[in-house]
Amino acid sequence: MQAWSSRPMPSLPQPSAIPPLQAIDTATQQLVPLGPDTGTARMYVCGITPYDATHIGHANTYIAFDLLHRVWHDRGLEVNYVQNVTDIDDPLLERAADNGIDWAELAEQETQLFREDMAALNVLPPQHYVGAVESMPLIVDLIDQLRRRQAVYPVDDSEFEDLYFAQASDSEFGSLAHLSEDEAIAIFAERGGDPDRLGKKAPLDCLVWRHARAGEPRWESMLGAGRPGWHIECTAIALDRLGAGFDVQAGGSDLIFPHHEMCAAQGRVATDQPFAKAYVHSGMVGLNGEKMSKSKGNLVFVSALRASGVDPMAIRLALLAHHYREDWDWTDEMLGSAQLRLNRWREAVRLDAGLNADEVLVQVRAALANDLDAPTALAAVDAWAGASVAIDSDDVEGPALVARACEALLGVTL
Ligand code: 5CA
Ligand code: ZN
Repeated sequence: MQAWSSRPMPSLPQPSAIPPLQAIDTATQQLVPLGPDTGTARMYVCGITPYDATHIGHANTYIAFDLLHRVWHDRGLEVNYVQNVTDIDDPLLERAADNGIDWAELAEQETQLFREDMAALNVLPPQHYVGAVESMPLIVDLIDQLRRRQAVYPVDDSEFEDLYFAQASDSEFGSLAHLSEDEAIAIFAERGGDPDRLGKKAPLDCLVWRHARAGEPRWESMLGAGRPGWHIECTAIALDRLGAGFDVQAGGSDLIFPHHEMCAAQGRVATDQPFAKAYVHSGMVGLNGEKMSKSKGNLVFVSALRASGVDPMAIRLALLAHHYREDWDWTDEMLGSAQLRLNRWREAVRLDAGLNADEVLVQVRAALANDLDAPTALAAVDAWAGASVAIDSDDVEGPALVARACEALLGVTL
């Protein structure tokens, strides 16, 4: 698929010393290094299911990992960033049926809106933007590999034979989310799983291939006519575009279980290697005390804010004011404060001279290296901007350097 384009990332003066880039890995709950010292950093961020894009929660997740993308570039690394589009799945089919439109048309419309929102928010595009539909041969091939390893089995409690991944085939299953079996079963049922389906070997075994039912979209394959389950899609795309043992598997914390646990398990069984080196998750953005989600209908859309004249850079700053792992509730007041901050920064970088900016750059880099701490990075720019407008200074380079640092590292265009 086509991704989108964003403004190029300006280069910054190379630092003399820079702290190692670390973030909290969900699997170990420890700070771990992210990416290699040289060469190519490899990241997979789970993309949208395109039936209701782009809400502020989505934007928060993609902006969080956009920081990581930018930090890697700033360190001179090449980045191979892959993002998928779940352009065939139950929720998309249900929404298309409710709205009386074709599912493929709905997916295309919403994906296009997402691209426009990402471009407006200055999110760097992934190198590979990949849909499930266009990945059908890859997915079928991976399921077949797992089947040959006895990790996939049929369940045919009806006239349809569906294929399931056997969780027991992975000795490390559970090592990401660390849930008790009861907790895992409850969350699995809430998030698209079917723990009670008759004929399965274990409640947490997940669907990998659904035999076509009447009226449903289907793909002919060696597995029979059908369509893939959700988790196998991301496993197949990640292994194909990044290879096993890539640096970071990322997404919102709602994906830790079952989605990323299943992806990691399927990946390990298929390759005998770790799936990803680190698993990094952003917090959930809510509205009025509830997680923002399509099913609850409590969504604030980026496109609606843009249409009402809100500066996308103010949206970006409102999101960056929260640490990426935090769960928080969106309010309109946050947008107001972000707009004021944006105005202060813009005023400061338009001065003929400001304070020396080298220290701001050091502080922003250090904050981002420490578990992508955007709020601390914003505070460093605040301090510079406040002092620059208050103090008569003659560093003519300062404002331009801060503007370049904000663009390159924070994606905020001043
Ligand atoms: N297509 C799958 C991933 S393969 C999916 O979860 N799609 S989604 O459209 O529901 O979510 C897209 C991304 O936004 C995921 O990374 C998800 O974790 C994140 N996300 C969804 N809701 C929120 C929210 N309220 N706050 C923060 N991030 C969210
Ligand atoms: Zn995914």
